[in-house]
Amino acid sequence: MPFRHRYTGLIERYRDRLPIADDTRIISLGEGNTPLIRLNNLPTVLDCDVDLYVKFEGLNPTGSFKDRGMTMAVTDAVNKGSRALICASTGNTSASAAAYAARAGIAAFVLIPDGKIAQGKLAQARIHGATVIQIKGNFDAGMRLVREVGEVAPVSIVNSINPYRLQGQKTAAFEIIEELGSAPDYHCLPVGNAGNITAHWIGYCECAGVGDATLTEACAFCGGQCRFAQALVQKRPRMLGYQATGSAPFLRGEPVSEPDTVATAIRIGDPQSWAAAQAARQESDGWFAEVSDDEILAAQRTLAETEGIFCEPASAASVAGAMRDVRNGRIALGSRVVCTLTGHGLKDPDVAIAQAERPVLDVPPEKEAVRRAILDNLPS
Ligand code: AN7
Repeated sequence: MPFRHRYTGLIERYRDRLPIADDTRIISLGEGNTPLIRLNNLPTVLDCDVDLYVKFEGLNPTGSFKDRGMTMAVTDAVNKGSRALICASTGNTSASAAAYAARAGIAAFVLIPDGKIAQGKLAQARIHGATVIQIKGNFDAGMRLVREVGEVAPVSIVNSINPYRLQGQKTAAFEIIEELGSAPDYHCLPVGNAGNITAHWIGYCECAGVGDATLTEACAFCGGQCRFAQALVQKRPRMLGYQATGSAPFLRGEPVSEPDTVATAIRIGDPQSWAAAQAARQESDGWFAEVSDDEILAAQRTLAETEGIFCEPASAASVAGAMRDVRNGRIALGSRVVCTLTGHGLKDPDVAIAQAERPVLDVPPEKEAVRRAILDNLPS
């Protein structure tokens, strides 16, 4: 019996809404189709009435949302005959590019800022066989180099300046609408290069731009003709972009030359999708805001401790921002809010271990000692 419901990645799933020709050889690792998890405990911690969800993009094949764009960018590159990819990266793009290049049987060159990427991401780039080029400079310097080298070397650039990347990433918005039946009231994202917030807005706008299939799904009773169904489909969320305080060009109103934050994934001072992200904010009546490193780490820990969800620090910026803006009333009570968790916590074990609050107990290998350790640590 054929596996009729085997999921084979987002290009197959959304082929009719992506710029992919029928005869294209698809490079996929089964990306997309990530869980939208309703938070049961965090709203209680916040003591706020809010319908809060996380879209756990850390459950993509290489552990981040980058895979959604990478399946598209690498599929396009391979079909144009490219034999090598290049990207600058704070870590996740390089991990994803390395994996999809391996899958396609082509080479990957990744430029990373010396000493400023999380260990898990570096491990990924290396095990997949990418050539890792480390520079004494930050992501923005690497990005400038990649743009220049792309002109003079036989490589396809797979950073989000490649439009296929955003096309793949927009599918996260499709999945959310399918699960919730309509767009949420607010969508919160961490912002670095601002590609992902741009891609989500593209996705939401495409769904709102009608499309009969969506209309039919929206209302089981009328087939999408009633006013209720129309309103559901036309709804778009307010887009909220959160940046780390030390790395917040959208809050400063200009590029930041020495960005710094514990959330190394979003240690970016000169976002490549500046104008498009501003448009998304404006059109959606959303906002950009900054969160401190302490708020980011606290949100990462709270999510891990109260919900069992382990995301990397950059991802926690969206939850940190949402928590604060729910508390201060900027996000209206009773709203439905989706936060994107862009990457898995396992990417960056060093930060997680450094901030763990409970000590590791050293005990002798004896029953009584272990019993004591249990009794001393039972919740009261
Ligand atoms: C976990 O890997 O830019 O605003 O080079 O890894 O679309 O840039 C990573 C970005 C958020 C920001 N969360 O997304 C790279 C890179 C995580 C990330 C972002 C990144 P954009």
